[in-house]
Amino acid sequence: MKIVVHIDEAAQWQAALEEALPQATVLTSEAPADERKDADYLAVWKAPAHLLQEQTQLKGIINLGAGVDYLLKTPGLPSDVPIVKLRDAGMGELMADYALYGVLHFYRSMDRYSEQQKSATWEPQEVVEKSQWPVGVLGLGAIGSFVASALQQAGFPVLGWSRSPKQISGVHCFHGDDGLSELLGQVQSLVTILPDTNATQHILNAERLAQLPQGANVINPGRGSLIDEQALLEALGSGHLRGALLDVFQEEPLPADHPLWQHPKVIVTPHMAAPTPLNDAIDQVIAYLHAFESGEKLSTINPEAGY
Ligand code: OXD
Repeated sequence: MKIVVHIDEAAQWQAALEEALPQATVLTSEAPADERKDADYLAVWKAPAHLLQEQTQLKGIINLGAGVDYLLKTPGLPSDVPIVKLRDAGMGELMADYALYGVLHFYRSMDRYSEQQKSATWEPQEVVEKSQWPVGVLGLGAIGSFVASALQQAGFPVLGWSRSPKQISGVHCFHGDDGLSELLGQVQSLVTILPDTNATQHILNAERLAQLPQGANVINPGRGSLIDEQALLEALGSGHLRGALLDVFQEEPLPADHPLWQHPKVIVTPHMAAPTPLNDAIDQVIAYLHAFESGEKLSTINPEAGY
């Protein structure tokens, strides 16, 4: 079996796969083209198009991340090769930390204290009960449901939304367009963890942002395409929204002259909320390879749906 790996720090992944699968040939995408071209499997994160185009006998592609949007847009992606993606694999916990940090940032008025510090203003802000601070989570896949449960365990009432109905213990779940409006009208903090698909492009447009209560905040560790950035800037500028913590953007890296960089109510982080953790992911990759080889039925990506 030949596996070609493409991800930052691919040498570590290569070593871990070689150790777990001593009979396999594991190469990184840095290997010479004639050695990599007849791979059985690609294990990739943001692979260059040529790595996909040069393959002649692929049996499967393992996406080394949760979102498959980049892979599905890569020119030359073969249409007849099954794709699987990492499911949680430690990313849920990282995302939950990011989301909780964002919720606490606004809940405990850290945005206001950082403003007050500029004028040496000593003024404690009111702390409301957590029960008065409902948090919305858009996207209830493996990672979104982990995040929703973690926020609920941290003491916040959590309202979750997905396109089709879901049930998560302790989380009030909504679905469909009406469910989305109902959720938006009630939450103080909104966390977006939906995948980038045709159906989720600008799901938070001007109209939906206006449905959030006055003074709400947005935390986006999901995908930049979920939010209409112009509409977000307007909602922040008008004072309707109190602030935003953003990890993902329509264009990445966020261009140096983009107004979000300088916005006083926005914190920008460089798509770092949940880097794929090697140790948790490797077992899942190995399980996928065994399943492919033994012809087991796998839950594969539906390119039409985008996840
Ligand atoms: C992912 C990501 O999709 O880190 O895994 O963006």
